[in-house]
Amino acid sequence: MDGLSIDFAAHEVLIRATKFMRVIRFLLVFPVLFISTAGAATVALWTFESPNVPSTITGTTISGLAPNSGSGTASGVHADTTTVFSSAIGNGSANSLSANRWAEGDYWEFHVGTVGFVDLQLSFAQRSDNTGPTNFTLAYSLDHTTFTTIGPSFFQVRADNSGGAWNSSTPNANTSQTFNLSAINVLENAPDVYFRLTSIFANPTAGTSRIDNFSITATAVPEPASVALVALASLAIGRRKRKPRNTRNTRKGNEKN
Ligand SMILES: [Ca+2]
Repeated sequence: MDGLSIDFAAHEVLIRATKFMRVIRFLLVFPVLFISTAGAATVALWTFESPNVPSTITGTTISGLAPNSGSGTASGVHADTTTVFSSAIGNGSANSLSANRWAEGDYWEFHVGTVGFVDLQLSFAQRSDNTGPTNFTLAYSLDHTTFTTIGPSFFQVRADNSGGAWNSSTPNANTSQTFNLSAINVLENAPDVYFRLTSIFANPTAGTSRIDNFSITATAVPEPASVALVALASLAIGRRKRKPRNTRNTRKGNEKN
């Protein structure tokens, strides 16, 4: 082996080492990007605490209530124009969303987008005063027109005199509701999802009902951009694996010469 061949071999070792380090860098960087965008996440959470404490409004509608984390809007709609929407003591917190004057069909509504999320989990707390509504339905809609009831035909909201009382320091577990929505695939990766809690209390009442800690969590899936980057990284690694064979062929060509 002459001096030229030794120099060439040393040069190729250097090239291969450099390529190896590039592959390692891809493996280290891109899986981190991939993993960092997957996992449990909050789609939206309304605690109704500062700076999103509901204002006092008299009328049929309160709307545009921002969540304390995530994004979306909450609203309330009643038939009675003298309804008062306001904040009141929450479930172990200072504030919740409250309304009086409930008729059958009055509701709380929560609007979110779930693009990038799968396997939704829903939880919230509700309580009523002793004359407030105690039976609600939970339903979802993707178009704000057709609503589909989830789970049981209705669930019970406890009144103060049946273990439902709230104070500002200790959450009352009796008043919490949880719904595993992971099997409802149409709720996943949807630009608009509406959840509605509707009173089916038949007799109109001046009583109040409150809601707090409305939480939508889900599994975050990688955004298309991240998936594309991972695919790109795989391609790059594949190319780097094939390249040394070409280099070897070139060397053989050189050796023949
Ligand atoms: Ca609260």
